[in-house]
Amino acid sequence: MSKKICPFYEKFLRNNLYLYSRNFYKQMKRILIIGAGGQIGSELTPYLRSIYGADNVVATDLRECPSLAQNGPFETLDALDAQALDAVVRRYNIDSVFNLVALLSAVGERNPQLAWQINMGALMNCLEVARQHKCALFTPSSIGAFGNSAPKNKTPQDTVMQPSTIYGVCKVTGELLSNYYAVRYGIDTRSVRFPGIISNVALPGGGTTDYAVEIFYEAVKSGKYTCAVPHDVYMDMIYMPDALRACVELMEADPTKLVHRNSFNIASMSFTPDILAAEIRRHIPDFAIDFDIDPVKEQIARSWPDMLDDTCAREEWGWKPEWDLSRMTSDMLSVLSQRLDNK
Ligand code: AKB
Repeated sequence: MSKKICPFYEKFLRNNLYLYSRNFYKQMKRILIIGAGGQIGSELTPYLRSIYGADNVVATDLRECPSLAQNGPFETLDALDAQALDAVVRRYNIDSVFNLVALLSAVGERNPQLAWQINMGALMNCLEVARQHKCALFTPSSIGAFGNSAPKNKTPQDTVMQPSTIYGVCKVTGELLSNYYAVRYGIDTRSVRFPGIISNVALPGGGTTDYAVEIFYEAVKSGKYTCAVPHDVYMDMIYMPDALRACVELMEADPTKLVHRNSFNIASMSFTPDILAAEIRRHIPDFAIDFDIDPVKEQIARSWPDMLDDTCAREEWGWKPEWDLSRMTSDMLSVLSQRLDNK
């Protein structure tokens, strides 16, 4: 027979155990998100605020973001302005920075010089502010860090990295620079190589994997979609809830267990546009897809891995995806149908 505990005592125990495990586990306390208005930041900001407390997560972006400013501290900030970045870090006593600033792969090819200036300028400023204020730093890398010379299937964690896009060149350089700052200055830099991220809050902009988000909006709105990426190209994808969890789990991981830092392969699903369309047809039988191939996106997509090997992330910090193609597709369609119906 189980013993009955007084409800007040039970609540006291629950709260104190929670606080104990929270203090024991949580490394990040005052967090700064740079580029918070984009696809990842629009969801990472509320996610981190729900874990660490709204006041402890400062969102920043080049533009005003009313939805982020409503629920916690927000500052407009140009990540290329080192002094302004330093001032925000000081003002809020920041100890952890998430640098989400990037021109993505397809848009980067339109202006490679600008892509380098923005992607590397923001990273360099973040590394320097992290060095000066002893902050931990997370900067996403990407499947785009690989090129044609890497093995396509089960692409290993450590292999040849010769990307053919300026975006990929920035990602490889960023990984190397972040490792350099870790070794040379003891800065706690960590990152993952994100697959294409599928989400339903903010649209991605200018990536090669964007089709895997747009297709859901069009499936719900019009039942058809014209895809710019060839029907048979496999690319790694991840659903946003897994992507958010990966950020926190890696940043909270025990540093003594990390053999790698920048950057971990993570994987959860890999498919072609044809496979994704077939999955959508299980919910919307008349859904139609046709193709109007963008040669730049085709070249990029074909140069990227089909599927990464994420063994190191699994072994070093316990990475494990929770969403597969079928669950993600049902969830995307149900969230978007409700939202778009209500408009
Ligand atoms: C892109 O397509 O450029 C990004 C990425 C995979 O890094 N979504």
